[in-house]
Amino acid sequence: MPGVVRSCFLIVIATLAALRLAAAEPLALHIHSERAMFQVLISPGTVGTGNFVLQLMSGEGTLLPVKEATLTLSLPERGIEPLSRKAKLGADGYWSVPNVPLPFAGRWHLRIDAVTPFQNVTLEDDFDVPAGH
Ligand SMILES: [Cu+2]
Repeated sequence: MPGVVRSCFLIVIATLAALRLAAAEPLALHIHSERAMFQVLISPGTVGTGNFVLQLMSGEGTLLPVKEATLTLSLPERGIEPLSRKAKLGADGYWSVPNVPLPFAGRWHLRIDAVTPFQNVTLEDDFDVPAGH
């Protein structure tokens, strides 16, 4: 659908502009399925601890009415088993999980489970935590 593509594009542009203003370099993930679109920001996105912000949107780019959101991380190459944390809803409508341990560089696997009044949405992706900075 052209409308979907356009709204997604605008959100990415807005996010990039916001990042530039903040002069920070968080990791940004964009996970888009048929029914949902999740934008994930991880700052600082290096080895240590990271603050996760989850923007949970419908496929059309509007905020989902999420009742509960869970972030699950694992690092298979290091044998780190999936560990889940509940996200907290902020006044801006985004969900956050502060101070998440990212003890090793490598390819982490991320899963987000969102519970809405109508459905449960799960999206997954991988992201790289770079070695050294
Ligand atoms: Cu999208």
